[in-house]
Amino acid sequence: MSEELLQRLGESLLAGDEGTTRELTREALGAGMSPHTVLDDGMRPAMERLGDRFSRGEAYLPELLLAAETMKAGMEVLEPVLVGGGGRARAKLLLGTVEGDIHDIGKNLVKMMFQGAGYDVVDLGTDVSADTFLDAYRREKPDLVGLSALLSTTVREMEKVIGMIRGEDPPARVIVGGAPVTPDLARQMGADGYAPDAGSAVKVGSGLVRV
Ligand code: B1M
Repeated sequence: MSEELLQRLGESLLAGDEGTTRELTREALGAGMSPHTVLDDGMRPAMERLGDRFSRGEAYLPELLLAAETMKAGMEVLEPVLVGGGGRARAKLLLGTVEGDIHDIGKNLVKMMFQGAGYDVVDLGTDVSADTFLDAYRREKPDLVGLSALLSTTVREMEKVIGMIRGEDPPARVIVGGAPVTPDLARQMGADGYAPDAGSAVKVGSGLVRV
């Protein structure tokens, strides 16, 4: 039953049907599924299948865009459940997708999970230059910096941002993530932490922050 619901959710996402995606997301939550199950077993695998079809030349950019917009509609339904109620901020996270990269769905999930864990999140958006990260670091004085990249070509940009922030403040804490990032790459670029998904990003990040 729940498997079938999640499968229909994935199909509506790939069909670009925002209304049905919202409806099925509500239905899944109503049936007692956690927002993480909806994301990890419903939405994310559908996006991965689409990405694989794109790699094989069987899907095109407009389909990727449509699915991305539709996933955002579903995420709007999940957001209040993921983010939860307010309270005093535990710590501040400065977050963004690095320069040259406009993918933001994963980054937005990371943002929601940190907000849900009580963090104040300053989101710089996508295609953020190293200079912009550094200016924001000086202005915001965050406890933690989070960098996201989805393209192999933009992974190296993370190293540049880390270098500039460490030049400013050597003990700065940085975590990185995104599909092409691996624990080895993260270590090589000097990050303090790596997380394969938004949920573990909060765990890894909170282990680094002393507030
Ligand atoms: Co693009 N794209 N895309 N795309 N796209 C990928 C990433 C790709 C793998 C598809 C493929 O070819 N199989 C491929 C990259 C290949 C590579 O470099 N290895 C690719 C490409 C090539 C491109 C273009 C270059 C295509 C072109 O123009 N020819 C272009 C690049 C544009 C640019 O950025 N300059 C492009 C454009 C786009 C769209 C704009 C159409 C759209 C993005 C819309 C948007 O984000 N607003 C898009 C989409 C939708 C995808 C796929 C299909 C789905 C990505 C997604 O949202 N996944 C993707 C295929 C795939 O991922 N298999 C693909 C769902 C999301 C929840 O997962 O983002 O991985 P993800 O986030 C996860 C984790 O990675 C992690 O947690 C998240 C959730 O738990 N995570 C972090 C992410 N950031 C983190 C940070 C952390 C910790 C964890 O700490 C700070």
